[in-house]
Parts: sequence; C-alpha cells; structure tokens
Amino acid sequence: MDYNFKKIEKKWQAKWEKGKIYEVKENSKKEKFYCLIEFPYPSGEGLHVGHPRSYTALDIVARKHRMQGKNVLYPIGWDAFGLPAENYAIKTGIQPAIATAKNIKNFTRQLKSLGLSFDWSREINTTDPEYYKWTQWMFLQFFKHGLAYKDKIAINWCTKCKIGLANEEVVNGVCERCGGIVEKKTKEQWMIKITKYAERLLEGLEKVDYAPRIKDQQVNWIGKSEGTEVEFGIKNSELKIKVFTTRPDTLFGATYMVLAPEHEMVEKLKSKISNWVEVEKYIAKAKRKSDLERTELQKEKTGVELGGIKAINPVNNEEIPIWVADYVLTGYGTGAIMAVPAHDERDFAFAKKFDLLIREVISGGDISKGAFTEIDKGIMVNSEFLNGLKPSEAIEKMTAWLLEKKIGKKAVNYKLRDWVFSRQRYWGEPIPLIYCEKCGWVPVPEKDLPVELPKVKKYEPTETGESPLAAMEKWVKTKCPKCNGTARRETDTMPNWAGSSWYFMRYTDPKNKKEFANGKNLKYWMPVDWYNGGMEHTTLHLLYSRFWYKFLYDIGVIPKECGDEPYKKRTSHGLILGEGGEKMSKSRGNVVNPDDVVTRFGADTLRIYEMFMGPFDQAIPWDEKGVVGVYRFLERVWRLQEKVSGKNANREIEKILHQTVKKVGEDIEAMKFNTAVSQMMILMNAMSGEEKISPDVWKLFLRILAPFAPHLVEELWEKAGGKKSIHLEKWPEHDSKLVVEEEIDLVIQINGKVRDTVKARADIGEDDAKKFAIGSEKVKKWIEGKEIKKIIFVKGKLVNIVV
Ligand code: ANZ
Ligand code: ZN
Repeated sequence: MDYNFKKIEKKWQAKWEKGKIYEVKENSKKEKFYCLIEFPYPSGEGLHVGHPRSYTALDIVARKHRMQGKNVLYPIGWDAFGLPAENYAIKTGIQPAIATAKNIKNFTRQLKSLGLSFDWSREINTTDPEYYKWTQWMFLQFFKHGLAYKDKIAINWCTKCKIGLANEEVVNGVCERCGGIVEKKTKEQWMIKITKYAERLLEGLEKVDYAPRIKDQQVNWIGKSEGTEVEFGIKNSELKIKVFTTRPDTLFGATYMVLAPEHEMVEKLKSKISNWVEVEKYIAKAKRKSDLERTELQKEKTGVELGGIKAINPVNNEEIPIWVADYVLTGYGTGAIMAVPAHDERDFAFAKKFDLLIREVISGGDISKGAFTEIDKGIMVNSEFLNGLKPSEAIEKMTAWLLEKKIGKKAVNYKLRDWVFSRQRYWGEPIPLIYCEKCGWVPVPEKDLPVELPKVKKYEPTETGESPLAAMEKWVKTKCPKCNGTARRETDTMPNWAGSSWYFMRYTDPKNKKEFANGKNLKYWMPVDWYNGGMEHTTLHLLYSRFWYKFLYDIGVIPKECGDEPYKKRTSHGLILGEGGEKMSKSRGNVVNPDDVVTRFGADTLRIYEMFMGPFDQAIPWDEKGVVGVYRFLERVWRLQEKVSGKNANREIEKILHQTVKKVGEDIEAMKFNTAVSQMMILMNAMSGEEKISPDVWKLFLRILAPFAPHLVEELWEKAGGKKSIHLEKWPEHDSKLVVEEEIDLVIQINGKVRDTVKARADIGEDDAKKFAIGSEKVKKWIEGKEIKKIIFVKGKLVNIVV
C-alpha cells in the first residue's frame, strides 16, 4: 500500500469541511482559546512559502489546545486594501475590487489545500463595506474624542508612490513598499494622536507575554526619555530659548547652542540676524532632507551661525554662539539644544568642523581625540559647584539647582510621533468627514455609514498629490449634515493599517450588522491568547492595534472584562529565504511556490518541513533535500501501520514514546517545532526496529503527530479503528514514571585508577561519556601535557583514559 497523499488529503479536507469540525460557537462550557495569525494581503502572486510557516505553527498550537479540551478559535480573513491592487488597476484598468476578489479565491484554494484548521465560517474582508463601515465608525470615534486632527505638517513623501508615509513606513530613508526616495513635503493631513497613549503603550508591555525582542523594539520605538528643560537667555533680548537635555550635569560644558532649521525663534530673531540671506538659504536646503539624512552620525555636519546674536549660559553667564544646523530635529524635545562638544559625539564633530570651543567637564577621557561619553567612569571638572561629583550625582544636584532658580524643570519626551492617517490614494476606506465652509469638519452621520468607495475611471493619484476620488466631482459635492448647505467630502483615504487595527475583534462576531462586535462575544473571546506575526510589524500594526484597542476600551465600547491589552502573548517567526540564503524574490528567480510542494509531496510534508527546517524564530533558507527527507519520514510512518498487532508493548519503546509525548507537548508551547519533529523521528526509528508495534503505542504516537500531519494521521487513525476524528480526540498525558531519566554514577579512571565520579544519564552513549570524562576538572590535571593513548568505555559504568 503506497502513501497516496493526494487521495488522503482531498478526502479529509472534504470531510472536515462537511463535519464543520473547526467551527466554534460562543455558548461552549469549555475554556476558550483564541489563536491568531496576521491575516494575509491577497496579492496577485498568491501564497508565498513564508505564509505557511506562521500559519502551520499556530495551527499546531490550535490543534493541540483543541485536543486538550479547549474551545479554540483560529480564524482567517483578508487584509485587502492596499497599494498593489491599486497599482495593478493603474496598469491594467481592472478595478481593485475585481482583482481582489479573484486573488482571494486563489488564496482560499491554496490555504484550504494546507489542511489548516481555520474556522472559515468567520472569514472577514477589510474591503467589504459591511466591514469598513466599522473602520469608519471607529475613525469617527477618534474624531469625536479629539484624537483625529488635521495638521499641516512636513510629511514623508514617497516620490515614487506619490503618497504620504508614516515614519514607520520609511526604512533607511526609502519607502518601505517600493524603495522610492522619501522627501519631506508639507501637506494637510489627518493625524491620529497615538502620542497621547505613549505612556500607556509602554506600561501595558509589563502585563503581556511578548517575546523579548518584540518588547524591546516597541520600547525603543516609543523612546521614553526623562530629562530637564532648561532656559537660555538671549543677549539684549527678552526672548528665551528652551532646550531639552538628559545631561544637565554638563551645563558648564555647553559652549554653543543649536536651533533646528524649522525653529520659530529663527524667524523671531530675523531683524537682528546680520547674515539673514545665508541663514535663509541654509534653512531652505535643510527642509528638503529626510530625518535620517539629518541625524546619521557619519554624515558630514552642516550649519550656519546666527550672526550678531549670542545666547547666555545660565550657569556661568557666558556668552555663547547660536547656530542653525539640521542635525537638530524640529519634532523632538524643544527643537533646540545646548551643545556639549566634549561629551556628545555629534556636537564634537560639529565643533571640530566649525572650530568651536570644546570644554571638558567630565574627566577621564581625551577630548583632543573625541567626545568622552562613558559617563559612569568620570568625575566632574571645570564645573564650579559640581566639581568632584560623579555625573549621576551632578545630574541630581544641577536639576535641583535649576528648579530652585526657576530656569529649568523636569521633562519627559517620547520618540513616538503622531500617526499620519491620510493617504492620497483610491483603494482604502474613505475618511467619513465632510467639509462645510460654515461648520468646518463635520462627521458623516452614523446612519449614512459606510461611505462607500465610488467607482472611478482613473486610479492614478493626481498631479497635485490628491487622491483619485478628488476628480469625482459628483461624489465630492454633498450636503453639510449640520446646516444642509453645500459641502465637500474628504477625498483622502485611510492607510491599510486601519482595517487591521481591529480585525481580531470582528472575528468574534463577524456578521453583526448593528455593532462592530457584540459585547458578549468580545467578553467570551478577548483577549487573543496567542498571536504570531512578522517582526516587521512590531512598530506598525502591532503598536497601532494595541493603541486602537486601548482607545476603544477607554471609550467603553469594549467590555471591561476584556482588559486593555488585545494580545496576551505575541511571538514571531523567522523569514524563509531562497536556497543559498538570499531573500526570496521574483527578480532572483528563487521563489518556491507552495502549490508545487503540495502537488509533489503533499501538504503534510510541506507543513512538517517548514516546522523542521530550523528554529522557528530564525531566518532559514529553503532546502529541497530537506523536503524530500520529510517526505521519506512520512512514508515510513505510513508503512509502520503494517507492524501494528495485538501484542504487549515493549518497555524500551514505551519509554521513548512517553519521553516523546512529553517533549512534543512542551516543544509546541515553546515553539520548538524542529526538535519536536526530530524527537518523533527518533521514536519512529525505534518503532521500525521492532517486529511488532502494540496498538496502544501506535495510537498514542498518532495523537502527538496529529497536529503536524493532520491528513496522514487521520487516515491511519481511521484504519486503526478510530471512530471520530483524531483531531477531536484527547491530547495524551505522558506517564511520568516512564519519563524519569535514570541516573548513574559514572566512574572516571586514569590508567585504571579512579580519579572522579560524575552523575550521568543511565543511557549515556560512548561519545558523550568520553567528552564528560575529558572535561572533568579533576581529570584535567592528570592528563595535562600527556598523550591520550586510548579511552575505554563500559556502558552504564565507567570511562578509563589510558595515557
Ligand atoms: C546636552 C547633552 C550633553 C546631551 C551630552 C547629550 C549628551 P535622548 O536620550 O535620545 O532623549 N537633543 C535634544 N533635543 C534634540 C533634537 N531636537 N534634535 C537632536 N538632538 C536633540 O537624547 C537627548 C539628548 O539629545 C539631549 O541631551 C540633547 O543633547 C539631544 F553630553 O543635551 B543633550
Ligand atoms: Zn455646515
């Protein structure tokens, strides 16, 4: 009997679908378990082999918890707004809605071929008006609570997509999506005040179980910084310049000041500045650069001094020059700094270039060579009442001094910026606002939601950078909901992070027409118990959705019982690279299509291969040989059924079996899928060495393999007399008596004399025992400098080293 995976997989997929065995209801007495993967963007390219890595991993988790008696929700849907469908429409004229529907069909077929235990009855789609009605409704809540505002700001402008980008979407100075150059451009944009939640987003991380690297990235991105705001006077002027510093200890070393080119003080001082033309020219140039270009350490420093103006250092009344330089950013702190070239690298580079005074105030370094920044190693000097203190003490003392003199106060800054929420594109949720000359911005009344996307003729953004909707005069012109006068619709759309900020709640009640989700359903399912997704979303989707959820929680539309964090646990998978270790991409021609693997080897092989290929959280290249190896493994499992007969289990096999049950269970929870698979391979090998396998052993083995190879195992289970689906069977418990590793005292001899005894596993093999012996501290001195002639190993007893 051959392993006919094609027949088996088709048969069981159809049966599972008909039996609805993965569909769940809220009225269960069982404990709930909500397992989530990031819903895919249905691209024209179809599924990538990277998708199943995450989906299979959580499918295994879902299946195990289901077998452990929980009511498991494992849903799927489509994050379908976004640029690719729109760019495709620009090229082909095919409406994004039509192309998207076709792509979803293809994705559905592909996902269903993988045997994932999704509850398809809860499928959602962010581009469905029934769905985005609620995305719009939520935007209006932000608006009504003052968290959505329009602002003329310098935004990141992708010159290729002709679209405004959030900071998070700019990677190394280029557009995250298309690689186009990003410039600064001033535009009116809808903004959302995520910064209001900076502290809460930080605090919340204490309550959740996120992988450390995920937590760290969010902490850094939020970038809380505690310091002091200090006022510097300007000579012959009433004006003051405020700076934000984390290092008030270095105030005596502040030998010049720098204003960001956008700083309002520059304009205010205009009449007193002797070199205005030069200053103005510099400012114009700086505005065109991106933040990254401006702050990169290695970048050549540029700047211009404000001629005829001096600031006064408040600690010693010294007159110091004021510069405008683009390494100081407008959006951070106060947009101005006191420069301490002796102890800050950027200031040092700047002072060197423009020949400015560098004064050491912390001893311990060599400031002729560079800034001394190891502050925990130095002592304050040249700083009057701070001299002799450690910098940490000096920070305290100076802060107290500044507070007393009322020239400084404590301040907290965050790197996090408000969320640029407008997109000048077609394929997104229309922002449901109307502009009336008389009433200003007025929300579309709830009863008129959703504001549906009209069909347009042209999908290109307009030359002015407005969305294609702006050209739809008939759609744009409308009545003011307040005064009934003529008014115009907002033509900007939302970023595709909008629909994904709350989709996990819609899954709990996907067809609700009256609310985004019923409170009872939310109470039952939320929070998500385990969420796996890409590292690249840590400071985007993951942060946005946490914020979104907290806001909805605060305004009372999420029940208190759910808590204010949407995800209890968050993990992340590594990327799958092409063979050879490069990124998989069409242009490199190294893309592996999951359909091919499924056709040639079956879904079970693809699933196990992706779990076995390496540590789950690391990037791993694809390896066809590995796929074949996994296929062989499953073939051998298939053939093992011939050995199953009514005899009693052999104790050795039982021991390995129970060790495997324990290990596989633990490894699944720790996402060590690769070692779980290799342990099952060990067990399979041991079983194939036997003449007969007892039915009990066989059935236990099938149950732990079930989450990994659901089709194959279901077939073998049926053949072994299983009445209902194995996926509804119980997850086995291991017998702890069989799992205890017996320990022995391993004797280590040198030339037949006992020199040490160490504790070791009873079944320790020759190689490990030899390594143990040579590694022993006591043994070392006996073999040092001598030649090892021979090592004798007596299993379960001793190692004798002959020198
Ligand atoms: C004096 C000083 C001396 C500083 C020293 C550092 C070292 P974090 O920790 O990231 O918050 N800074 C403040 N506002 C800035 C802006 N808008 N653009 C560029 N740099 C700015 O960094 C705080 C430090 O960054 C502040 O402390 C300030 O330089 C600089 F030995 O003040 B410091
Ligand atoms: Zn009006």
